[in-house]
Amino acid sequence: FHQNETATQATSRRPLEPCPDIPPNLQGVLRVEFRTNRTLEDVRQHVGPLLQQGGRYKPANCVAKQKVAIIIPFRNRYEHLNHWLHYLHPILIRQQLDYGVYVINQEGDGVFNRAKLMNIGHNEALKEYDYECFVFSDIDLVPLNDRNLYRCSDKPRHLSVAVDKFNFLLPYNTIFGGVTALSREQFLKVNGFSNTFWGWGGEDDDLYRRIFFRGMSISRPDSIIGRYKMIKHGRDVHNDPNPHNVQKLEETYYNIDRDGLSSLSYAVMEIRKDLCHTFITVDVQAPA
Ligand code: UDH
Repeated sequence: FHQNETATQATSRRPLEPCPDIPPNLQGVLRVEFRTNRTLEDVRQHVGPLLQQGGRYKPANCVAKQKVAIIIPFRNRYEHLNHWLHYLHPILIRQQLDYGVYVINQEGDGVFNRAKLMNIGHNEALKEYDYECFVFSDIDLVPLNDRNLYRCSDKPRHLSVAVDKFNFLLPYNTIFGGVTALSREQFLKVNGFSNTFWGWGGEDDDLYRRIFFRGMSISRPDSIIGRYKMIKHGRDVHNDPNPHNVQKLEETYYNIDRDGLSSLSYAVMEIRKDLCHTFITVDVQAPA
C-alpha cells in the first residue's frame, strides 16, 4: 500500500471477498430458555450495537452469500417477539447473512390470516431492498442449532423439522409450516401463499401443494440440525381452527394462479423502524 497509508485503510479499498460457504463462527447446539423476562430495551442493548435501524445487518468483512428477508406474521405476541429477537439476531449474524427482519402486524381484531401477512411481508420487504431469499417464520420458534442456515437453496426448504412440542419428530411427512425458506423465484413460481385462508390451519399445506403442482419438491436439514424450541402459549383469540380450510385444500390446483401474490390487496397503516426490527402494521381486509 501507499506511503502514509495504514494497513486497515489499504484493506478497506480492496473489494470484499465473498463470505465462505460455511460460516466460520457457528457454535452448533445452542442453549435456549424462555423463563427470563426480556424487554425490547434489553434486546436493543444486547444486539443493537451490531445492527442498523430496522433490524438490518450485513457482514463487514465479506459479501454475504444471500440477501435474506425474514418475515414474521404477528399480532399481540410482544413477549415472544423479544425472545425471538434476542436469540435470532446473534445466530443470523454468525451465519453471515445480509438480512432484515420484518414483523407484519395484523391490525384490529378480525380473523387472523397468517398466509396473507407472509405475502404482504414479501412485497413490503422488496420495496426496501433487492432480497433474493425469504424466510417465513412463526414468532414462537427458535432454532436449537445455528448450523440450520436461514438461507435459500435449490428447493423450497422446510427448516423447523424437529420441534420440541412434537417430541422432535415431524408430525406428518408433507408438513411445511413453522419456518420455511423460499427464493424469490420459487415464491413467484407458486404465486406466493393463498390470501384466503382465514383463521387457523391449512395455509401451510396449501403452500406445499403449490410447490408440488409447480413441479418442485422440498428439502430439509436433518433432525439434529433442524431442532427447534417453541415458546409455550395458549390459543390466540380470533384465530380458531377453520373447518372450511380443510375443504379449500382440494382446490389448490384451481386457485393457484388467481389467489396469491397476483391478487394481493391490503393497506399499510404504519411502518415503524426499531433498531431490532421493522414493524409494519397492515389492514388485511378481514371479513366482517
Ligand atoms: N400469530 C400471532 N398472533 C396471533 C395468531 C398467530 O402473532 O394471534 C402468528 C405467530 O407468529 C404464530 C403464527 O402466527 O407463531 C402461527 O400461529 P398459530 O396459532 O397458527 O400457530 P402456533 O404454533 O399455535 O403458534 C398453534 C396453536 C397452539 C395451541 C396450544 C394449546 N396448548
